[in-house]
Amino acid sequence: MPSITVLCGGVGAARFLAGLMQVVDHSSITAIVNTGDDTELHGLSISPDLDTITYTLANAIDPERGWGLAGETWHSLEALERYEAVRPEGSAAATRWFGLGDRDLATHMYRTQRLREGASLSQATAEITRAWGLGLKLLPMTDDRVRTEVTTASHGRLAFQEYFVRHRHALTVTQVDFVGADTARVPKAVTDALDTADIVVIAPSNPLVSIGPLLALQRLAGALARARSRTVAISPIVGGQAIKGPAATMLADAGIEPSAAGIAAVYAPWASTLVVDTVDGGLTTAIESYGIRCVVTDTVMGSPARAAALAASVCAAIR
Ligand code: FO1
Repeated sequence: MPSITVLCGGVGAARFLAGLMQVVDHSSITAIVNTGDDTELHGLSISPDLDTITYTLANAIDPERGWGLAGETWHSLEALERYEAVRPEGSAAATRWFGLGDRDLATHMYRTQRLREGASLSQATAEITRAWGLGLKLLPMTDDRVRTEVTTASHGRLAFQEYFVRHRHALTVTQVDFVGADTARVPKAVTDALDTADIVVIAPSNPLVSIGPLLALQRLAGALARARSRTVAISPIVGGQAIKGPAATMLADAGIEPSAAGIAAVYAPWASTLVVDTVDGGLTTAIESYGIRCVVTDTVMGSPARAAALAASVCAAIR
């Protein structure tokens, strides 16, 4: 059974991992996950991408939203409304624009308490995935604090979740920064997972704000560069559109063509193969002109069976 390491953001990565878990042994999978989206609200440490992956693989995710738990209730958030009227100007108390469901809160409470007790984010994550009965290794990209911040044309510099959730990613982004990435350490388990994997996969996540934070970590980027011949990326852009989220607009705002060919330009230094959707089959020559091999298959994971088929194709692309 080949060992597979997957570089991950949120929803697209979670769906790919769910497919992969159907075709390979769970213990052979390591997911290295973006923590640049992490945030602190109500005194709680929230790691959206880690939780989206955990809930998806545990079959507990809300399938329509793609984040949070299915069958969730919102009593705590609703009860905060009372305090809005008394909140002083500038206070973040009683923030309600970020949807924390009652049962989801338990995960953030557990993580927060374990971090306060001195556990690393890696340790807390291993405990949370064990509690959800998962057999793969889920590794935060770093145990140190890295936060994605975006500069917008209209609202200046914003923390990632302010841009993504509060402003519904409807603002023009002129710059993306990964604050703390210069000094953040990369756990040895992360570089080992890249150095020893038979296959490395860059999941179909937003290349700028989901995979970008991983590439901003020097030791992680170094290990990925060493693994280039074993690395396959999956294009998150299909027919010029992102399946979910602002990737296409963000690429265009960054001066990168929002197409599978634009993705080839971004990933050519890191991956030897790019998997693109059949609707983009006509871009093969343009893609291969960047020095990256192109594999064409169905990449839209509309069902568990299609996610499994994509995972099988991705593994076959390197073997
Ligand atoms: N996404 C939203 O669009 N609105 C929300 O209110 C929201 C809350 C939320 C709470 C916990 C969590 O783990 C994820 C949550 N997300 C929400 C998703 C998250 O903001 C993004 O999907 C990722 O950060 C982008 O990968």
